[in-house]
Amino acid sequence: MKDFRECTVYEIYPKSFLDTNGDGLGELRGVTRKLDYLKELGVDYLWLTPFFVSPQNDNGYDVADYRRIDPRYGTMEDFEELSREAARRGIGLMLDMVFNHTSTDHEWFRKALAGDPKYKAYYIFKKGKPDGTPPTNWESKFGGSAWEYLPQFDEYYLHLFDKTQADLNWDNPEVRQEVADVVRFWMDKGVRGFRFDVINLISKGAFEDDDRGDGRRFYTDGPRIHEYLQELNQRTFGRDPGIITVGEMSSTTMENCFRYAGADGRELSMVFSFHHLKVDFMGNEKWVLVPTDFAKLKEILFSWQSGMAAHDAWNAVFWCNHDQPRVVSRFGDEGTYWKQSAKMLADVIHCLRGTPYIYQGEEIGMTNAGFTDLSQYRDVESLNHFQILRDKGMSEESAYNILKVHSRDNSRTPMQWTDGENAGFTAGTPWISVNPNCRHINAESQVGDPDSIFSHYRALIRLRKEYAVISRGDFAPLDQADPAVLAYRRRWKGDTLYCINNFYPKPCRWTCPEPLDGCTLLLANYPDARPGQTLELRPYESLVLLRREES
Ligand code: TEU
Repeated sequence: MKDFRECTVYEIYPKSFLDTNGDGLGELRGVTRKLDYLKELGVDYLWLTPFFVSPQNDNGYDVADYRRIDPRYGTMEDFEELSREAARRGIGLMLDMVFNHTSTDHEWFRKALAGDPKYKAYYIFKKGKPDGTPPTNWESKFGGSAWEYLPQFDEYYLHLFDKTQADLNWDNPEVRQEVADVVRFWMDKGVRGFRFDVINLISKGAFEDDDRGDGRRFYTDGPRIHEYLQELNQRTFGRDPGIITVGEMSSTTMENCFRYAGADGRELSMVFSFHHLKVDFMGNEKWVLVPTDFAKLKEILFSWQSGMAAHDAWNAVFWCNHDQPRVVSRFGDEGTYWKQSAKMLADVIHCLRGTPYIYQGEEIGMTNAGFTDLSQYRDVESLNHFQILRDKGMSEESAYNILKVHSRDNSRTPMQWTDGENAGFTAGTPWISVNPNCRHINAESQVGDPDSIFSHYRALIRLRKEYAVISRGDFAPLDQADPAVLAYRRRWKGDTLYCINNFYPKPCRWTCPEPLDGCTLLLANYPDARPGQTLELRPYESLVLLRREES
């Protein structure tokens, strides 16, 4: 059985990974075809974003049937083949379960719409206010009201996301049983892990107007959330200690995460939190352009590291996923220091305490989409918010510039396999444009090159398995006030590891507050790096140092 502290998870967005049948959409067979590449990288689990039957209004996060595979992604035989072939290479599959909501195309919702009381009770229907407005002023995460009116009932249903993603009523025990049955179904198919989409939003509290925000404080980490997670755990994955689970925790608090991801294993193995990725937002507002607040980034990363460690709880650590812009474009450099900055950012994450997640293409330094026309965008969130910004009177150019930075489509362009036609992703017309920089950023040119970003990620994945100080060590920030350097120390038994990173393109001098005598270089992003008490750090320079005590 694998120890998840030593493991690395690789996220695949199947639609954009590899298309083997020329329809322009990637599918499960494409993943199977690339298993040797993933084995070479060394990852332990593949998190596959949803490939279940779905109208694809939110690229599969709008599930219409939890037990069937959308024909666009393949068949159950394709899934079984992928599972078998992955297992043969020591790789486990982790499925993405979306249980906060279903598609309005789901049979349950259709029956609810037909007036069946059993299924109406699966969702959250409410009367509007006497003045004819929705039940509360809550906003959908994708823009507009979180309530959709149905004239046939003179009622509204709740949708925290798109209006075709209706929120399930977890207070209904029948819903919780259905969900557990779905999890068991996939466990029986040999799945080794689960990622639970926005799982901390499932327990709704009071349905009241929010005079301070968009409503999230009424349903985030809601009143019965721990009870529901413990119940699901006991009914399903908790019975198989080999299964790893990660909960996507939207706007959560650390205190709740101590429980979600506690070492007692009563709820989940680990959590994704996102506070460190809101450092280029204005509060919770993403659709603005503000510079990255580096001090805040460190403060958040470090406090989550220390806080979770102090409570024996486990983080998932990451920069990238299918909802985030590409990290090299966001916090690094797409130009001169592309390679150095991509490697530095990798070191920052992969030496932390937690299980690292790599998002497809991150390991070769893929950049933001670089779209040049609005028509290239596909994401419902981006398109809705573009319209909202325009409706507020923002010029098309300004709204477009915000999309360029923050759109989720930045991470959804096809995986760049080769420098050839469509980056080797498809022989057809890709569903979303390929980034033309595939000419120089592609997997083919990096695998086997010892100096590539790919090889650097490969080394990091190995180091985590080799050194318990990385997988188990404690955590302490170093010189947190420095305006350019992000540095920390890990310790385990006689080993001490230092991870020192210049986060900026400007060279800087940095003196380690702790003696570095006896340290040797474990990894660096410049070939001629040399450890020393005072370091002259070059642009985006990163050093990982290790001291071992003779035993
Ligand atoms: O994401 C939840 C989520 O909160 C983000 O999409 C968020 O709304 C966005 O980044 C804010 O700008 C999960 C999935 O990862 C995402 O792809 C789905 O769209 C969403 O849930 C709904 O299922």
